[in-house]
Amino acid sequence: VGWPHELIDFPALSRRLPVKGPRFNFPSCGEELGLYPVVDSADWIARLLACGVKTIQLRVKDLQGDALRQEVERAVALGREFNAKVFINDYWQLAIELGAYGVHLGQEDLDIADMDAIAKAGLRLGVSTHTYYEVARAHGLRPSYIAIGPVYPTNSKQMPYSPQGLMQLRRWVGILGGDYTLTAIGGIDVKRAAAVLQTGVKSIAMISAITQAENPEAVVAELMSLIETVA
Ligand code: 3NM
Repeated sequence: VGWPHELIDFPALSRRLPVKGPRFNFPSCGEELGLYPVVDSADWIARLLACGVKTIQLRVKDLQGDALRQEVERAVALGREFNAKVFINDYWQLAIELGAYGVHLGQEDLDIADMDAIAKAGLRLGVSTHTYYEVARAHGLRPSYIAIGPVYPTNSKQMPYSPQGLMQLRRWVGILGGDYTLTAIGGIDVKRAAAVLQTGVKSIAMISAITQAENPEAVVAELMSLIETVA
């Protein structure tokens, strides 16, 4: 149940986005995020950082208690060791406590997470968005980056939103690209990556194209060189 994007006058709406200056002072992510794998274990983080990946997200769904803490702790330590940006999905309290580089939150988490605490701890914040409303809501927080998805259909996440497609992604890049670091997610693979990057988005995030690949190292190398040539 997305918005009927094709009916929306985006330039007019962008002027009405609630721009009131930073409410929270989330730090910037510095240079572009580039290739942004999303993985479910610290083992994957170790494997991909060893290939030169500089941005990565730990998105664990099946751990709790000490096991969860250890996973986050190891992810944070790997980020330091490899001088990489490691974002922790969902578990913002652990991310603060363990000194992560950043936190990534979905829209549901925005209701419950303590934005002040995240900002005061100096963590970067990334927010998932799928519709105009969600982008406007993210913009109200002035996060460090905004993720736009799904670009294509995805099997990696239950998704009530229809794919936004490349034209819509290009529009978002035009509206938000000057103010935010953006990343595109959802159904992106090696074959589609060039077309996604040609919308002007400088970062592509993905799960299955890397984690289900026969040779993840080769896929990462190909995507990183593509980003360097196209983005
Ligand atoms: N978030 P794959 S799409 C985790 O649109 C996630 O917010 C999305 O996996 C969003 O690269 C998605 O395998 C899954 O399609 C991405």
